[in-house]
Amino acid sequence: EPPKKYLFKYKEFYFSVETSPEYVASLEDFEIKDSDIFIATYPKSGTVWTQNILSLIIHEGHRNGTENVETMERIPWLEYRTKNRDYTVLPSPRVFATHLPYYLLPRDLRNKRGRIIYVTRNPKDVMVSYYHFSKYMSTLEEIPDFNLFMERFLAGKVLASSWLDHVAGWYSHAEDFNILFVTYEEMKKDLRSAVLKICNFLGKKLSEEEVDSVVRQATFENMRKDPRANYENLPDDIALKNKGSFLRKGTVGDWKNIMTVAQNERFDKLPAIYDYLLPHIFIDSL
Ligand code: PPS
Repeated sequence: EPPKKYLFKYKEFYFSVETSPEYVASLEDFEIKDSDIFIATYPKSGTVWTQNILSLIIHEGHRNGTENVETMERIPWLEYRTKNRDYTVLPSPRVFATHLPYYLLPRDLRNKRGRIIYVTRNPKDVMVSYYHFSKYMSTLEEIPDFNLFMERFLAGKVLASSWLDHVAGWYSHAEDFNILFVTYEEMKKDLRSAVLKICNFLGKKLSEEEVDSVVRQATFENMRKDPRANYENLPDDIALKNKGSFLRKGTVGDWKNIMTVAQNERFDKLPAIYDYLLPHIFIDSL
């Protein structure tokens, strides 16, 4: 039996076989409305958290619990079109999530239509989260040996390719987009401020109580209990629910629990990570 194929490469970027090169190529012409909002991330950087925050900010029915809509229905993945949905019928503002690199985004976004929220996270925590996630997801290759996994990650031979290329690409092309940068670490440190920063970027005014409600429902503990936020309705051929959950640990610095001193030194030899990122963002735990 040939080994299962998990990824394909399109324009130097690794995608899961759940989508196709043709569909990805077609996104160049995807029509953007000025009111559209995109959450762009490298995987495991806080996508679902931000999806949930945006949904709570925008939809009163989500905030007050009168609506029960799956996250994936509300905020679909741009490059993994589920069930051939027609995105033109989504209510405004439409919100999408994407792991695309800056250069594969719809042309309109590069012409500053729509808004983008780009979320980053300490790459060591991203790597560790990804490592655990690959056991949980049937659609990802599981590499049980952490050392081997780290080499793959550092070589960019994983879904969404190299972390550094992704983040550096987005930061160095920030001028081309209408974009807000948020870090996982700042959301962890002060969720309320992060929520207000996002509201401000979107021009959305919420009352004190509404902000309180968003913050309360977006904590790790409360999201973990919410089947929609925790993606509990994923089918078995996508997620192995006996092997974990989408919201795993939700902490800063979990890399310290798994990386050895030698692995940490090896990781730190990627000087570009520090040279590039430090002037732009401050990540406490780096
Ligand atoms: S994915 O698959 O790319 O969409 O994954 P993504 O959502 O980007 O990242 C998953 C990690 O984010 C954590 N998470 C949270 N942390 C803190 N608070 C909240 N509310 C929250 N929601 C999700 C999730 O637990 C994953 O990190 P780890 O370290 O694996 O726990």
